Amino acid sequence: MTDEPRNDDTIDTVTYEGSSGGWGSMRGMVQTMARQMSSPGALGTLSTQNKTGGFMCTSCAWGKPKHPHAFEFCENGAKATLWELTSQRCTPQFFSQHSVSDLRSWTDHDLEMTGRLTHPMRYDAASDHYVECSWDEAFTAIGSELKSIDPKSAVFYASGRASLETSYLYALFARLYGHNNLPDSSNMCHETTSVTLNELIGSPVGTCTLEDFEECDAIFFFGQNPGTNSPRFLHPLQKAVERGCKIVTFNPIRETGLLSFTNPQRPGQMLTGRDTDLSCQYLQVRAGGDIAAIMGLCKYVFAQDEARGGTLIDRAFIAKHCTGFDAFRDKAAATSWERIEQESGLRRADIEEAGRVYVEAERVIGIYGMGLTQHVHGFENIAMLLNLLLMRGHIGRPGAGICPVRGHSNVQGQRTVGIAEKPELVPLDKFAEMFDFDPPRDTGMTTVDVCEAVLDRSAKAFIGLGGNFLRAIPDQGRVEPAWEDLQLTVQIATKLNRGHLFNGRTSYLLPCLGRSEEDIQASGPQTVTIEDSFSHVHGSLGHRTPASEHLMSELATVAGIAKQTLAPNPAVRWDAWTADYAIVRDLIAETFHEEFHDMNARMFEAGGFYRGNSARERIWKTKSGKAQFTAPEMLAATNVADEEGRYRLVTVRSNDQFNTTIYGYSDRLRGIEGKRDVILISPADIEAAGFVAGQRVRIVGDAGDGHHRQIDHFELVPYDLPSGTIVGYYPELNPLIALNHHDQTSKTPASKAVPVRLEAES
Ligand SMILES: Nc1nc2c(c(=O)[nH]1)N[C@H]1C(S)=C(S)[C@@H](COP(=O)(O)OP(=O)(O)OC[C@H]3O[C@@H](n4cnc5c(=O)[nH]c(N)nc54)[C@H](O)[C@@H]3O)O[C@H]1N2
Ligand SMILES: Nc1nc2c(c(=O)[nH]1)N[C@H]1C(S)=C(S)[C@@H](COP(=O)(O)OP(=O)(O)OC[C@H]3O[C@@H](n4cnc5c(=O)[nH]c(N)nc54)[C@H](O)[C@@H]3O)O[C@H]1N2
Ligand SMILES: [Mo]
Repeated sequence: MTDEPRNDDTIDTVTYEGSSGGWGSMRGMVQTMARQMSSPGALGTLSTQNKTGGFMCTSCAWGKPKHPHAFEFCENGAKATLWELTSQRCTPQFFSQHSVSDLRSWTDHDLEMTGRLTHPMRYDAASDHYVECSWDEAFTAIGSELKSIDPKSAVFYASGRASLETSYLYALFARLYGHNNLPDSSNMCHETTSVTLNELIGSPVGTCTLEDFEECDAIFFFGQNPGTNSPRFLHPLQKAVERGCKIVTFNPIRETGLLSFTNPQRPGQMLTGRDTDLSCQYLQVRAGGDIAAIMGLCKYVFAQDEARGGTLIDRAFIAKHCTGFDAFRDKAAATSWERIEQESGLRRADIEEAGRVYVEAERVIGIYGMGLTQHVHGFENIAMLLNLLLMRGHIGRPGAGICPVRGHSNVQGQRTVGIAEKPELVPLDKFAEMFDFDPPRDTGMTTVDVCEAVLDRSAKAFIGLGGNFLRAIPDQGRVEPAWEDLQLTVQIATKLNRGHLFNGRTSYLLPCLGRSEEDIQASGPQTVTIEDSFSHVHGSLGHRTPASEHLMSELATVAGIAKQTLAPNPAVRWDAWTADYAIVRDLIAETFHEEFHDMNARMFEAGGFYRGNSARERIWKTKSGKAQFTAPEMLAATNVADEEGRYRLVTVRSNDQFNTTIYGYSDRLRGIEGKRDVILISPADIEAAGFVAGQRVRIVGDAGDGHHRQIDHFELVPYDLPSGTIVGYYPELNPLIALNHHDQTSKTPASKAVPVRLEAES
């Protein structure tokens, strides 16, 4: 396998010829504007995006610099905003024309293209239509359903966009009502990070800030695709490379965004078409091969350390700050290069070359995304990256650190202010004191637990604060039918999606304001706040006229439901909190004083205010009080054994989607146009299986758990990939992922390295 030719001119594979950024990204934005028939003034709104006094982009969670560009947004951030500012409307009239069952045959793209939801709607089972209702009716009905069930059978999901203020109240509501069932999109995303980093360095979030990118000498990049998923990241990467920093990338796909970049903010580069090469080395690791690859890097560092008389490894740091080093060193010594090559799919010489970059760098940053977190042994993936960084003390000093790139714009912040199914992460005693009640102490449900509870009918109610839960989860084919046995489903959303088409016996679809829209309450226009990937907190002020006069803010909606559900409590003041969000910020500041003190005064600081990170200060809030080396028991991040005809399917995002929101069908940076029903596969694998390029195949799940999973009629596209690793798009392929295929420690679904087989269609 390691001898397969890679990236060889003789292989006829689909590729993208250009760099990331450049004119292509401009065209991408303009196309979205045209498609969405964006309402007047949309461009003016974009110019305030991610700037102090403006609103914070709803796309990714990348940091917002102190000194923003004239246009501090990227192709995909612009698309997200324009998507929200569409002039199209999904009205009661639309729902009267289409039954809910009919809408199930629509694509994700077509459902959202119907535009912004305009009115609160109730699902009427008799006619199978959504019908208009009043807010009062909705709140009263939802409250009375919630009062009729055991609170522990209710789930309050959040998708990572709602503000800190709304999230704080949502989590408080859950606990006042009586449960900790507060999964959020993080449970399908970076929960692996939260659990692993918390256990090993005592902080659930990354240790870097944006400034570290100005000082690092080397960046090791694992399984994250900035060109598509955090394009503003390309600017600091470009600057880093220009001052001599080296980027080494591990990724099965040669992602254009990590190869080169033409900066749309630099007229010179745009006119000459000259781009900046980003990665100095690109290692096409097989899916699930990172534990082995990093073990190889570590072995190289041990060997070099020995050759240099023990001066390379930072033994003083390790002695003072770490535990577990000896067991890890023994594990590295006992692991053969042969197994490392076999499990990683990489050559020893290539890993050693990457090791040289590590050894020569004074300051190293380790970056990762879904390529590490969404694996059965995601914990060990991240733990290995930590091992690598700890060896030379690359945590807790400028220009170095571990940097998980978060997804949703406030997903990290939602966890910070209390949306967590793990009660030990939340200051429950403080809540008890502030709001005079006895909070539930038992562990709540993760996303996977929720799916299991829906399947075994123990879940009774689901509230979705944004998102598209049913489309984002694994094993949709099994969960969708069971969903309709729920007693109550409530979706708070901006746009129609497939998750809204499966309804509990009582069901409401409640339209909310978007972040770019003006939110006027009794005390006047309201600001909200969000926390980015670097633990910086930003105020966000929407200026747009709302898409419909019937919209309610997310905070007011949560408060409206809570008021109808809970018994009165003088310490709980839903009306006052809705009238003035500044009061909610005072509550956040009181609950999390160290991090959020003076929140109202600080929220408009340029670049956001930093809420701090103990691990960055080398204070380790772990059980041992130290940073923890680990010795992994396995070298593959997946438990799927290699077998003839079995592939590791990786599900990824295209450049034309935000999660389950499909903007269009152009995956420009991968050279795939006009279609999403594709499987990317290496030409050698196509030939070995007796298929031909362009052939349509059936994809069959190979989980071996007794459930049959299949998706038909996907086109094989020859692509430069390691043998045995195949790639397709999320969410179309989610029905192939078994519910029990998840990270063993955090229960994050393992959406990468899904075991499948391919069958010819007759
Ligand atoms: N425009 C846009 N921006 C987004 C999103 C979006 O959908 N669209 N989604 C947001 C969200 S919620 C999130 S979580 C982030 C997601 O951002 P990413 O973390 O970039 O997520 P994916 O698109 O899943 O891409 C994962 C990358 O990992 C690689 N990979 C897969 N398996 C492996 C492996 O085993 N090892 C290694 N080393 N690499 C692997 C894939 O080839 C791919 O490049 O982006 C956020 N930003
Ligand atoms: N196979 C596979 N599955 C995956 C992944 C993968 O890589 N592969 N990635 C996982 C990851 S990382 C994530 S984060 C999840 C994403 O899961 P979710 O966060 O649940 O899904 P989204 O697609 O982001 O949700 C889109 C919907 O959010 C609503 N929305 C948009 N803006 C707003 C707003 O401002 N307020 C409110 N209330 N609603 C709004 C709209 O109705 C829109 O249809 O999917 C996970 N699932
Ligand atoms: Mo995510």
